[in-house]
Formats: sequence, C-alpha cells, structure tokens
Amino acid sequence: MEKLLQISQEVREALEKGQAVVALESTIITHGMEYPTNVQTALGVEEEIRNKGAIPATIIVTKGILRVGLTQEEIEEIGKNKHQYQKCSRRDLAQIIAQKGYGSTTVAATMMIANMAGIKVFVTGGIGGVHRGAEHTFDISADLVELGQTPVAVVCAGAKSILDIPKTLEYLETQGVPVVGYKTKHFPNFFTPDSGLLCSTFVNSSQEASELIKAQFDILKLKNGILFCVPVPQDQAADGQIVQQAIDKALKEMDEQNVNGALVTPFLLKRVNEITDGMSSKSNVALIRNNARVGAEIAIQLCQK
Ligand code: PSU
Ligand code: MN
Repeated sequence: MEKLLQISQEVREALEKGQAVVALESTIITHGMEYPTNVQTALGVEEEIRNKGAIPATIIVTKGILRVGLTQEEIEEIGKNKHQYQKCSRRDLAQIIAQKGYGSTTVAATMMIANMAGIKVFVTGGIGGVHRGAEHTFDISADLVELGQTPVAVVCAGAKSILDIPKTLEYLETQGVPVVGYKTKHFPNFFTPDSGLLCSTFVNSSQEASELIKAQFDILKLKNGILFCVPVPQDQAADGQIVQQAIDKALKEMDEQNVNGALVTPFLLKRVNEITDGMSSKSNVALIRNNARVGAEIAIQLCQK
C-alpha cells in the first residue's frame, strides 16, 4: 500500500499535524477543459486553497501509482499532455494500476483515493449524475454510487443540465447522501445558481458545514459521503438560456454520433464549451475557484477541536 499510494511530503505533514487538506480531482484537467485553461484553473484553485490557509492535494495516477499532492510543474505537465491520461472512475482503477498506466481521476475515483489518504474534504466543479434518457441508456455516473459508499465531503456547484437533475437528486436520496445547499436552499445548476429544485438541507456557514460532517462521519459513523452545493456567484453566472441552448444542441449531436459510455460526459462538456464560445468556460473557472474558497474554509473548520 505504501508504494501504491504516494502522498506528497507537504500533504503528509499537514495530515499528520491535523491541518486542513483539500483534495482535488484531475479528470477536470484532462477531460473537462482545454489547455491552457485547464492548467490555469488547476493552479488557480490550488492558490485559492492556500490563500485560505489549507493545503491542496490534487489526485492522479501516474505509472500505476496513486498520487496525492502534486507540484505546480507536475500540474503543468499533466495539463499539456492531457491526452496521455485515461479517464479513471472506480471500475478503471485496478486496470490502470495493473498496467502501470496514466489515469486522471473522476469524482468517484478521487473520493476513493482521498479516503485512503485520510482527506475528508474534496472540491470540484460539477459531479456526474443521472443522464437524460437514463431510462433507456441506464447511464448513471459512478460518482453517485461512490457518494453512497465513501465518507468524503464533496463541495461542488451542483450538476450541469446535461444531466437529468430530478433523477440525480432521487438517486442521491436513495444512496442516503445529504445534499446540502451552502447558504441556499436551492440545488444549483452549475452555470446558474438555481435549478428550481431543493437541496435536502442547507447550512449558513463553514462552521455549520463542519458540524454536519462531524455528525455524519464521527457521531453516526456513516460510510456515505456528503454533497455540499455552492451556487455560482450571481455576477459570474452564465446566461442560462444560452447555456441551455448549447446543452440541447450538444445532446442532439451526441445522439446523432452515437456517443456512449465513459465518452458521454467529456463529449458534452467539450461541445458546450465550444458552442458557447468559451462563455461557459469563463463561469466554469470562476465557480470552481469559489468552490475552492468554500471547501478550504470547511476543511479548516473541521480541524478546529
Ligand atoms: N461534470 C463537470 N465537469 C467535469 C466532470 C463532470 O461539470 O469535469 C467530470 C468529473 O470528473 C466527473 C466525471 O466525476 O466527469 C463524471 O463522468 P461520468 O459521467 O462518466 O461518470
Ligand atoms: Mn456514464
């Protein structure tokens, strides 16, 4: 295990001292954004976390080794050579280890590795979910199942409407995952602050968030995760109508081109970015940085005795 899981010295020392550490995923770098936006965003997110006084731990697999905590140079390299990385969810981890391959981790795989490393808080942009038409395709992201079985608090901006949001929320309820609005009762729609649906509960501060995490993991000792949903700041939100049109177009193209399986989410993310001419990418970057600030505050609160 020691050899398989390589935690950077900085992250290891922070964990040993009980300091705040925030996990970050890497599929967003390799399959969610283009170079150089991917690198700028990943570094920007790490900077936000450091500015708050927590330690960022970006997670990836290189040569079959699970890596927790990367240098700026490594993040730059990964972003540049993103095509070298296979998108890795739970089902792909054994394969990538056995083949000593290169894999970027989805929300599901990042939760697993964060949990192995003892990291409780993980920041991302948007989670995977139940896809539209799932009643025919059965396409439900392994992220949702992972949230049902791995005790990590995931901070996100809700889910994109490339997904079926009502079904996604139903699935999370079935999996026993608290869906917690951060200073809102409404489940955010990634690019816009309100999907029109409600979270299962809400908190009004990082302190309240940390109390909820402690109740779930320490008092009840539950094994399932928690989803914190931070709405995109109003002045950074995208034009909902333009994004929705782009999503509808991307979904139509996906059907026409018979895109399926693990390719679905990367295909939709890429097309929505292209169709909105980078407009969606701009609010994407802003909301992830905002999530990073909130996640760092929660992680810091969680370390207070
Ligand atoms: N949604 C986004 N941005 C992303 C992803 C989802 O808005 O980058 C990525 C995350 O890594 C997420 C994964 O875990 O896609 C989900 O893929 P799938 O639907 O194949 O499980
Ligand atoms: Mn899928």
